Amino acid sequence: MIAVLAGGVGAARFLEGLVQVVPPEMIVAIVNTGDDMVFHGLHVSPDIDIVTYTLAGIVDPLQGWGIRDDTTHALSMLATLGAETWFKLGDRDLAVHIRRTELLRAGWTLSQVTDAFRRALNVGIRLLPMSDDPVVTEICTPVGWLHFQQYLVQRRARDEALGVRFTGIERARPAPGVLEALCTAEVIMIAPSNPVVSIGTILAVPGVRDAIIASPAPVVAVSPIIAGAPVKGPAAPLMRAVGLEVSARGVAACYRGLIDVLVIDQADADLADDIRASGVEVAVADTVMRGPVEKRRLAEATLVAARTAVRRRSY
Ligand code: FO1
Repeated sequence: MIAVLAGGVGAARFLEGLVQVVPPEMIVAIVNTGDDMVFHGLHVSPDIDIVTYTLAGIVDPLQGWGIRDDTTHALSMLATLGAETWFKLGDRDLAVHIRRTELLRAGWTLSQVTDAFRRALNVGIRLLPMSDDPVVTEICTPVGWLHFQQYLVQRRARDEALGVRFTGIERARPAPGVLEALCTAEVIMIAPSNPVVSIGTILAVPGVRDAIIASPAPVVAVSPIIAGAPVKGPAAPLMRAVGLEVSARGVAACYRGLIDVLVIDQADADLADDIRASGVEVAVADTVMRGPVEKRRLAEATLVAARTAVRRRSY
């Protein structure tokens, strides 16, 4: 079984490639929930939904989030009624949040809801929230601490990011199955997601980092930074905010002591020696996931990198 630590869009696209080369029932994705937020009284889990919709083949391909061809009648009415509508929730997407909230209020855990929804949408991969307990990713800015979605979506990441915190993390327990997956996985992968606010949040859940370090499985990460910039999202200011260089070298520094090998893009091949010298093995691949072929090739390259790491360890 392969355990994959996953954020939103980058992870979802990476998993699309992985299911082409590994049977889906052999994959468990552990998904960030620090971005979750309540909108209109409804529990929204953006990263879980992005991964679910993508693997179900219903995601909006341009945005990478939300549902393809969704309408926004409910949002228009909410705006008429004076609600804040900066977070664009489509009508079919809203149905998911209504049902999730209904089930959570009826006593289901987020894990149970996530599993029910991925089954209903024919997603073969097991999806585990990192925790069923509330954790909120917040960004320190000159105007104060902002919820990640306020920082990213409402204020379009225009505020200087000065720090990051995960409120509630000390009390968060790994969701059922998370530690078991990490302990029994043959390979642990870290998807090309934001290392600070997607993967960093998962790693901060008490017990998760230790479980990865204790695992005999090779641990391979894919750099979300290509030629000094993220493919999508606010990784650059957030990496700088925690003192990381915005480069594949910065990603390696972030995961040092945790991973055996980092897959970097061919555009960053000149950083390979430097990263190796810092104690992290490197595999160079085309990491730009343009379409299904590139996604599959990246998954294959990541698997090969993991297998090579196994060989290296056993010698
Ligand atoms: N991102 C945006 O930039 N603007 C939006 O209005 C927005 C709405 C949205 C609704 C549902 C959902 O699941 C995700 C949504 N996202 C939106 C994406 C989301 O804010 C982030 O990309 C993730 O939290 C980071 O992985």
